[in-house]
Amino acid sequence: MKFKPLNFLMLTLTGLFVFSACKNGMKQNSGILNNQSAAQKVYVAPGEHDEYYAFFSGGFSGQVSVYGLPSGRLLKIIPVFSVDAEKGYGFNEETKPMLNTSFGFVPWDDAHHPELSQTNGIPDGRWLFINGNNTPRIAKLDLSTFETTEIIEIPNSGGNHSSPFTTENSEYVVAGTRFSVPFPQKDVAIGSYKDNFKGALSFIKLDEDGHMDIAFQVLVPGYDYDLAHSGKGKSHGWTFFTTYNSEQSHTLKEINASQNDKDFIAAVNWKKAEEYLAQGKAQDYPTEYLINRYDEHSHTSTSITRNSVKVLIPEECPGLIYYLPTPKSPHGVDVDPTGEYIVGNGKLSADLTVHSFDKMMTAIANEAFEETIDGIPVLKFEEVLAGTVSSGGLGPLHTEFDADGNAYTTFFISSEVVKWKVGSWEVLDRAPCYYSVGHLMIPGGDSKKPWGKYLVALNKITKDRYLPTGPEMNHSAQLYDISGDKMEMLLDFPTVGEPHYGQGIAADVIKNRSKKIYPLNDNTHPHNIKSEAEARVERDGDVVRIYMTSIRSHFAPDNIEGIKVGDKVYVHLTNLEQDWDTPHGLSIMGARNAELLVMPGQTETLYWEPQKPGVYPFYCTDFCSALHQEMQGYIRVSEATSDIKLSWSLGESI
Ligand code: RUQ
Ligand code: CUA
Repeated sequence: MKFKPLNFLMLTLTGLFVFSACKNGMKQNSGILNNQSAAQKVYVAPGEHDEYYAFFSGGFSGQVSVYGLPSGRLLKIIPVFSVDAEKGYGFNEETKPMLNTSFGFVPWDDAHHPELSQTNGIPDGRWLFINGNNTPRIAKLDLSTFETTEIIEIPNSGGNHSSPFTTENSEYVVAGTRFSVPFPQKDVAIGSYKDNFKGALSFIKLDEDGHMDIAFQVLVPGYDYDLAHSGKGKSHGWTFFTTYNSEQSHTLKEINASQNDKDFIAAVNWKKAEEYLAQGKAQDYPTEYLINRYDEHSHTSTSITRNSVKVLIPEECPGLIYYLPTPKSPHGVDVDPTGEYIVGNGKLSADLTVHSFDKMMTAIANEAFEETIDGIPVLKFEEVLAGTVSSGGLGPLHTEFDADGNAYTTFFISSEVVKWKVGSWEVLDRAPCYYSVGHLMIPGGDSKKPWGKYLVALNKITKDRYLPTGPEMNHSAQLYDISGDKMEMLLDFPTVGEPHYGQGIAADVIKNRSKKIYPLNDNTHPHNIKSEAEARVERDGDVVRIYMTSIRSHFAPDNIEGIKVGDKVYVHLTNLEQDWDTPHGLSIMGARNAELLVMPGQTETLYWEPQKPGVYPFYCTDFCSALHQEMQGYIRVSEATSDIKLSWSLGESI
């Protein structure tokens, strides 16, 4: 094999990382100047509430976890892309369609970037979006119920990493191919990458009801599109995507995708795209993708299949997209609160490249192009460069902003956060992270109006920070106070899965609109019942439907006979409770399924195929009252050939 100097760089990078991990192998508390004052700053007294909500992705857990800041209390895990037996998500009949894709039921994904919806560039607390990488998807969570209410699949993409990153008024969320793939998908030689593989930048529109659908895709060269952020203020109307692998290699990418001195930030003018769409410039490409929607009143999700997508081709749409050359495989791209500065975090460099939006517009007007690639003009680097931050760190990944004109960038290899001044590019402070920070999160830190105050480093490696738990440790977050000139480390806390990215928002924006119950009167589930009087069991061939209710502390009915081996049993459980925080659970012995966990006023369905004759207990799984342990019943299962009649009861003998 030919020796390439770059191999050296790779080895040095890996080596440095290992070194910094060992160097920090001893317990360190540097950064915490005074334990007592740090403790006071994170102390939220029992019964008191945190000041901020923090939403962290669960990475390979596929879920979102919700924390309070500054306490670091885990408030909830919201299932999104992965089945969750705790809540019955993906197990009950109502939520199974949420995980449908054009490949069928896919009960897992890799969730990276939570992003709050925005109004006028400020997080508004309505929704949280998050991308699924592996089988490309975007989910929308409703923050009045903390439930996943919509998941859309992204066609013509592989690895939906540069996503969802909303625009200023949540007009769109976006998606970009991390792994370019044949466009459209087909069976070709991998070696034909340069001819057949393409990228797609997708713009997913939210309609008035907040429903997502793909408005258009931009067909782009087969690079890896890594991250994105949408413009704001003056740059509203544009979205920026980083690229790497402009070499278009398809093997040993750690070396082959790191050859070019510069890759690009792609700037897409989506307002221009809307004009081209209106002019009918888009081409319809046949494809297949699903949209899964959960309805809060029927408590049921349904899947819609779409069979074509609108594609804009840069050659046919001048002014739609430009490339900004950016050194050394840029990873994060972050836009400052004014919308003027676009920060490229070149992960193989020490310096940060900051582009100017105004200069970009001038360069476009003057046609200051280096070259044109597949119809995409490449702007001259010097013409768009605003400045360079000589950080002294290594491996910059992501940048967020505070309310006072400062920026904070994470450095993976040197394992630190560096604070610098937007505009003068001078480094103001640096703080170590234990260990190896990826993203960081400042409440509102990627919006027009950051709340500031705290910074959370989302670290990839935990090592000795907590009591050991075998070979695997939970990942870790570190909280810093950034209200003063110097960052001060306050707290470590473990996270669920890999906390790739996070979003923070003032608690008041969300807590006052949080729902307490689902009104029973609004329940439109096709198999709901609204009183115990309607409780019953119905047979249609081998399909048996049990219409059941729950209320503290019994099910109606609680004795059922006449079920047979081989029946297809649907237990439709309606929770009649109308008080806050009074779910009931349901589980049946031997059911190859999870429990149900039914919220007040909701109906959920457990599907069960009884295997063997016998009498099987069922019970409530969620401790709901002093008589929770009494909340139980029996179902008698007879041989398939038996002629025992269906019967049911509560409080009497059948
Ligand atoms: S990434 S650690 Cu999946 Cu957001 Cu940069
Ligand atoms: Cu109902 Cu426990």
